Amino acid sequence: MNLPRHPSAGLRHNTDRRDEMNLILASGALDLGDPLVMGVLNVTPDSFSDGGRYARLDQAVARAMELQQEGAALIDVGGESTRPGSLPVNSQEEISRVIPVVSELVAAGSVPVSVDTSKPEVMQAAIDAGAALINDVNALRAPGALETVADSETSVCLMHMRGAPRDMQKDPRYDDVVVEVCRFLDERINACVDAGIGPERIVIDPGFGFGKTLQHNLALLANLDRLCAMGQPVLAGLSRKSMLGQLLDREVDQRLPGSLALAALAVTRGASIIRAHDVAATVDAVRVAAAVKAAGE
Ligand code: 7PJ
Repeated sequence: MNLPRHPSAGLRHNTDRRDEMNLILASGALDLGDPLVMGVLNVTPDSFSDGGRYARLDQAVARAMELQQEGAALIDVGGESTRPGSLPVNSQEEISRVIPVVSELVAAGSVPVSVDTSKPEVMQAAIDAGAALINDVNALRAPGALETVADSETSVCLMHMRGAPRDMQKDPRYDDVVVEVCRFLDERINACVDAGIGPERIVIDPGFGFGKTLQHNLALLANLDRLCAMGQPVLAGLSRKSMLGQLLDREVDQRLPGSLALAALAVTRGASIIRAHDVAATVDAVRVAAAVKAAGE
């Protein structure tokens, strides 16, 4: 594929320099020489039992510490569900769910904290609270989002999504899903670099399940090496996703073995960060896959 390259982004493109691939986080460099697991921490109301904010805050922080104990190198805190069919929440509500947790984790000296949001106001609050990474399923397309991250030292994960969560699974179509996802991510990398977000602060993600059929998801995973060849670290979020429900006919709580298989396949194809709910098991799968991959290099 011949894509236009931004001059400075090009420095990182078409290289195979996994040994020296680092992500510069506000809190310091994250060594991506070996693939890492990002633990998912949902702070949406349906994720926690009833009770006041403090009870929820305590539970969330305790859960984050558990994820860290299990070997998570990053904790991804999310206050808005982006599952298919979900509706947006307003930014004040999202801030009140997410920011106290981020502040507590940063104060406790936890592993770097990532915030899963698409809203510039939440991004700014997360940056002010010490988040190391903004994980945006909308790839900084909201007005003001690029500028908010550019004015900080925080890194960003740019994810591909077709449509919006409310309707993204209604008949998604592509001519060539791999080419189209690569082209979109390339455009967003260039937009970031133009806005002043250097390539060393950018992770890319094909967005498994976000406006994709099972076949689209499988094609993206089978060709993940082509995303990796763009030169940015690649994050893969496959844990418990509905593609496993479709493939295996299993409910969400029965998808761990399938999730581990997908995580291992993503690592052998070059993924640097695996986003997962079941961190301890995923760390083992990632280590095994990384050893096999290294043996073939
Ligand atoms: C992803 C995400 C993903 C990134 C969610 C779920 C849905 N962020 N946030 N990549 N998925 N970067 O966990 O099933 O795949 S929420």
